[in-house]
Amino acid sequence: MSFRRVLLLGAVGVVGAGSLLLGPTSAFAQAGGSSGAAPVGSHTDSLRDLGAKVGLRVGTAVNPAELTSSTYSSLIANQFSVVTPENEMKWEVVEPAQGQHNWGPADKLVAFAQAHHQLVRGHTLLWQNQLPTWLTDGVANGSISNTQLRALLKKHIQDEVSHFKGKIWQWDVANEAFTNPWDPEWSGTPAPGHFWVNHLGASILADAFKWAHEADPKALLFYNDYAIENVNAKSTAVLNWVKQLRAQGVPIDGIGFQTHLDTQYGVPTDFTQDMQRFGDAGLKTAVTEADVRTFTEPNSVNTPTDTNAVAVQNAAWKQSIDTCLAVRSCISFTAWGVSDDQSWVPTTFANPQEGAALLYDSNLQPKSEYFTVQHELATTEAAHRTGIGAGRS
Ligand code: 9MR
Repeated sequence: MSFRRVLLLGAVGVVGAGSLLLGPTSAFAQAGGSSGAAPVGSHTDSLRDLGAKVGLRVGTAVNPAELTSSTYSSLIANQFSVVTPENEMKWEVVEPAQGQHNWGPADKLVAFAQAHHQLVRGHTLLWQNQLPTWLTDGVANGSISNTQLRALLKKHIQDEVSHFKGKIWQWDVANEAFTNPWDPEWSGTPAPGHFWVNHLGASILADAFKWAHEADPKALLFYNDYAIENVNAKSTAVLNWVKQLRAQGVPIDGIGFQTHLDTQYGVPTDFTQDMQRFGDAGLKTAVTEADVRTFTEPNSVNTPTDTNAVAVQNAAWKQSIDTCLAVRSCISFTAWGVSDDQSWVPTTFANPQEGAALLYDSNLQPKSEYFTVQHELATTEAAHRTGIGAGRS
């Protein structure tokens, strides 16, 4: 299929889905839907306001450096009620040289959020990626012992959580501590192969939650992971582990379902049942990093190679937001970025090229996926959830 034909079909798909899903009363439809103005300035139909009607915070990952663009910043202010710094609270950013803190980029986003009545998800305190090189080099060359490593982690968590005390709604305290059932080292427990668990033992995860709780007793503390959006071996392992921790009194409040989906793997079939069992165990839940990638034309971040992919992408977004709406413990639904060109996907999955993962195209125009999420929020009969504006209850 020619590039031009794909583009044309894509455009028909977007406009068609937008008008079909929105109906005549939508401010976006009146403004010309996806082919008209960007969805800034519309309050009644914004994702944040539609979510507020059922007590669900709708959010996005933000790159604070981009907030200088007024189009980007007004879109974020108008559409979303919770924000996550995509990278700016990670250890390599906040402490690039040992003992020298760089809180500026994250402070900027927190101030933006406060000015726009948004909450903040803090991301992330204990992860094996995006660690500062002074730390990883020190561990590799033996100049940082395991005893020192533990003390450094404790200080990092306490410094960061204290710095943002009272300003973070949910902290992703620990991120991706399990391997995957398809990895050779899969054990069903926090993971051999994981930097922190290898050096300090699995109990370091419980300690991380305790340290974070001591520094900000009101913040909701989450464990965040991917490939747990179905009832499967990994989600079951995470559920069993977190139940055990809670039985031991570890202050862990919730589970973040990253929800990085890909059309080649299909739409999760039992996401609702899966998330519900975490809710039944007394945990809050959240969709924390939603995106749906697909194969795109070489060097394109927007144009799927297969036009049918857009329907699968819409089905995946629908399933994700419907799950969060159906499960009352789900308190926030966050997309991992705003527009396709800013997403982590094109650079991470470059050969073959994948992209088109988010709700807006590279011109910050809403895609059919945006209208799908909007439609589900507008038409849901989900029960209102409470306690989403405060800390731990
Ligand atoms: O989106 C983030 C990207 O900009 C960074 O380069 C990448 C580095 O590891 O991390 C991305 O965010 C990840 C998130 O922090 C944890 N879950 C997976 C996300 C996508 O890789």
